Amino acid sequence: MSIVTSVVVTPIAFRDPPLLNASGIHEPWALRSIIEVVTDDGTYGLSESYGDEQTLSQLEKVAPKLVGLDVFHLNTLHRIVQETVGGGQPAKTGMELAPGTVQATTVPRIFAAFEVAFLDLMGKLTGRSVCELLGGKVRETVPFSAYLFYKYAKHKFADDPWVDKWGEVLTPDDVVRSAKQMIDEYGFQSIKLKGGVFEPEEELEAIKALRKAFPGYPLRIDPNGNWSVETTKRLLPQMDGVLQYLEDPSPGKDAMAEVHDVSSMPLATNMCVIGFFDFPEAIRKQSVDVILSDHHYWGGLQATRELGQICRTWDLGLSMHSNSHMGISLMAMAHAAATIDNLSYACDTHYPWQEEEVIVGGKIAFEDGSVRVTDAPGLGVELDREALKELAENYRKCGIRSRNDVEEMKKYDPTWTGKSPRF
Ligand code: GKR
Ligand code: MG
Repeated sequence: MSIVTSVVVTPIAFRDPPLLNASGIHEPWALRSIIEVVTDDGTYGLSESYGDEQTLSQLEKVAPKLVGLDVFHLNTLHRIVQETVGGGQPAKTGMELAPGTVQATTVPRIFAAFEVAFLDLMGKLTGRSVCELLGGKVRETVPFSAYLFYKYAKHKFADDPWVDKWGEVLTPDDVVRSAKQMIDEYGFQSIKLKGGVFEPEEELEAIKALRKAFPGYPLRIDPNGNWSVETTKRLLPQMDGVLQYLEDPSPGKDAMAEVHDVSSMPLATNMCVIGFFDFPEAIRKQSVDVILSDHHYWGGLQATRELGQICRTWDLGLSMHSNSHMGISLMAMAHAAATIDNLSYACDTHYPWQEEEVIVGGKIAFEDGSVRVTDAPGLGVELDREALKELAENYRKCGIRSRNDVEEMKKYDPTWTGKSPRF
């Protein structure tokens, strides 16, 4: 038996560039939580989750109840999470964690945060990697895509003088330049553009410029539901045959189904199917073709594998969504992705946008756009305690307690409402 003796949740903040999206703009600091679960022999397991106030308070409520638990008893962990944070109506406050990840995901979100740390521990205690615990690798490396954003050159309203290395990205030429910069540095072999920011025709000009500059690279655009059905239908002929998939063009299962009716290219989502409970309606309405998994709110790494099975059953594609994150999340994503044979698209990651790291050895290296999944015990990453201290200090000082891209955008444009669909 390996018994949990303590659980520590540390909120951190790291610098985030002024990335534009349908809701507004990223704030100067992104928040995460680092979860350490320690057992009676002093071994620790690691995990990374959201760092907003609500998630932190839910993690803090569950944490003391895990002391005394056997780390191999994930079903008991689930029961404790369910009993502690699963009751009542989900609170809907402020901005969603990510567009589309509504609060209905409380239990899977909190369970996932601990499940990954428990799996890391199980791996360390048995000398096995997390992907072995999940059934073993079907691939040695996990491909990720170059995830491009429109952005300003710097945060206009931040006290911090930090300027990121990506410059301003507002035009099709800028988009191509930033794709080149990211591909040169990371070797990515497919490209995603975060859309829903400018007039859709302008964004499609950027897609056409990418197609020209990177022939043969799979391309995607994700307007986060910011195009009406009418707008999406008008644009379809320009995207057909150009995109690998079109991600969340219009909001909700009904709108996606209407688009689906007339689209010959696959539709992907991380907004209208965000949990197992969404499947019956999405399948009945034929809203989507590709599900973007995300272990942080789908209920962990094992649940991500179950999602793979459901996608196989319904003949749906499977890809992976991301939010601003550090290397612990990247490794957890890679371990899960390495074990799912029908996860056949390059995964999303915000990792290139972040300069700081919380793990020993600094930023994880990419090989030709892919992450090599380690055979080391557990996730194969260790906590850099000095870095953790600094990032925790950032959290204390930065003043941000929940992500709010709409409010941040109001600083640039006081008339901004974040209303969607805008186009
Ligand atoms: O970081 O601005 C962002 C993204 O828009 C993120 O919040 C989304 O959740 O990447 C995500 C997506 O694919 O929708
Ligand atoms: Mg998306």
